[in-house]
Amino acid sequence: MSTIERAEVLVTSPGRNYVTLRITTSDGVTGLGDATLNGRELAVASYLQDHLVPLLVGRDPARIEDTWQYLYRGAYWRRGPVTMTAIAAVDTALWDIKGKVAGLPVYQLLGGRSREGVLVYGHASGADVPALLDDVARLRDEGYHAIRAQTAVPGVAGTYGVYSGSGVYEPAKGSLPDEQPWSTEKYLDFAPTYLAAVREKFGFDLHLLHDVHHRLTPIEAARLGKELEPLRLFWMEDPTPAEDQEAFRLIRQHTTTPIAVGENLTSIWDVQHLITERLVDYVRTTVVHAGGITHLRRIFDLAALYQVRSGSHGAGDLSPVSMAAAVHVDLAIPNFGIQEHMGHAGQTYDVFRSEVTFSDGMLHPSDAPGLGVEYDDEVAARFPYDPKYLPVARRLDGSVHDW
Ligand code: GCO
Ligand code: MG
Repeated sequence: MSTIERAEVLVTSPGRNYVTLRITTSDGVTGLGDATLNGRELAVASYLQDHLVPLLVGRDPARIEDTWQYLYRGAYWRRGPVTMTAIAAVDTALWDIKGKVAGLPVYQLLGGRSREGVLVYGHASGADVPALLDDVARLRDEGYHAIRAQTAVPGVAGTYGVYSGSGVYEPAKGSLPDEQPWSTEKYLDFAPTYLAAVREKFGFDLHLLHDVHHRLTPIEAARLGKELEPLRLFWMEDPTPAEDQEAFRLIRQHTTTPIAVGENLTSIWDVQHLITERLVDYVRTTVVHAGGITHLRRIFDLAALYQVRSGSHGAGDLSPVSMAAAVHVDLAIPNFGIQEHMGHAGQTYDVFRSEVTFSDGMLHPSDAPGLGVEYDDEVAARFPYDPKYLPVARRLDGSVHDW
């Protein structure tokens, strides 16, 4: 029987920090799993190195479900982003191995293709409305059919989601957290006007999305959702802090704007009521933070029963291993909605050679066995870990707010 011979925790920073688990079997087959948790990378690296790697060596790599149950139920201390990201890395690497052993891409192991490609949304942003409109035009010309729009709110420096300079959006900066101001009043006054400007210029033949990034109370979110109804958004993302499932009941009573949540939720228990009470339309949990392919599939299967669709997180702080895994899942599940696609800095793809391709607004996995991503140790070694924090938000009176 083939066994797990080695599990290595690899940390590299080709433009930003990534933690990766590489499992090698006694037959010499390797599998990769993303273990990146933005701003808390080394906590997951330690969880893996100190607590999971000793449990993996000698196990049968084919027993993916049993390993998942062993690491989850066997830990006693369950859930939470660090634990679930570490379990995700093991699970994803084992699916990669299973695909390579079978000679099949992972989506074939998940039941095969349900669609031709994976609809993605890109990120448009701007320091002001004209800059935003230019950016939307750029993405549309690149072939995107779905675009997320964010603009700097006048009087609120460092608004979430606004790219500074060219390249990939990167909120994690500095060796101490950047502190950014926040004004709900200014945001609520401004957001509907700039989203309306996008509709005015580009019409309705484009999916338009917007990320509120957890900033509102339920009644404020209800007001925004109501105001945005004529703009027919694809979704309003994370209107309130995601851990409060009850809050969505109030938002739901007031608006038909579709709601998406889940990028920072890590288990089926965190989305249970959101799904079974149909409080949201899209669940945005990801492979890397919600327990891997095995657990994400379980969440999406529950969601399918309630006509809730997937909309997985795909920011730059999820490595190309995560993105490839996401595309395999997205291609196979019946209730796929959309996939976020932020892209990565050029050097990231020098470390993670990914065969995922983009065409006509969709992502496509390769037909290579497994996930179709290779890790280059030599290039990775050129980019040592670089500690960075996500920002902290403060209201204009100085009190801490949700970032
Ligand atoms: C998104 C997200 C990201 C997160 C980031 C945190 O919708 O893509 O909100 O921008 O802020 O992934 O690490
Ligand atoms: Mg988001």
